[in-house]
Amino acid sequence: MLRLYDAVFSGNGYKVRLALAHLGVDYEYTEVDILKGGSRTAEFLKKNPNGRIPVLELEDGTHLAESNAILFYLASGTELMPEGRVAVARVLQWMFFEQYSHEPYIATSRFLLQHREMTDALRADLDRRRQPGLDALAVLDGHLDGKKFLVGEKLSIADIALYAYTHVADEGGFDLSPYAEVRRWLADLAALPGHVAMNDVLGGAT
Ligand SMILES: N[C@@H](CCC(=O)N[C@@H](CS)C(=O)NCC(=O)O)C(=O)O
Repeated sequence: MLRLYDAVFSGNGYKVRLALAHLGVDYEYTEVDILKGGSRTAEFLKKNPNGRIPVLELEDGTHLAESNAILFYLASGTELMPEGRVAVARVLQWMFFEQYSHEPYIATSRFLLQHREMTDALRADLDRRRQPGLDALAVLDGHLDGKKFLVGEKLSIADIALYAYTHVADEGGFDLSPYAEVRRWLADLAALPGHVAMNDVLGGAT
């Protein structure tokens, strides 16, 4: 069986849990205490030399790191990946957008606000992340105007990759009320069959 090394509050990990839930794939789960260096031990670094969760362990013992690479692996050949080179490239486009223009501002602000003590330096750091985060939300909002999903007519891993940290953007100090299309898209995704909440580890699987 697959095994996911993860931390329950991680949006990067939640992407993988959400994709597994939509695909109906059972998995075993190991919570890693990343706040106490659990992903930096010699043993964990053998699984991911970059010292971060999520890591997916395949049945043959192979370890895959990087949430969006794991999503790509899980979705290939399933209903979570559209068909056609352009559509697959569009999915990648949104997943690279997530990693370069969204996660470094919205996810990291959430982490800093939830897990670090407020200091002047932290306030300045959060301030620097604010405008790029707002820009990313505006890009998403503009793209979603008139669209149910990010790519094509069906849920794909592009939606899953961007849902994870957008739906908790408020925890990073980003108010979603100006982004009506984003809010509508989030509500639509949360209502889909197979959806699980962030803290629903194993998604009802045994
Ligand atoms: N680009 C990576 C980012 C992974 C990442 O930042 N993981 C964080 C938790 S969300 C982590 O493991 N932090 C612990 C550490 O850096 O020691 C991905 O998408 O998987």
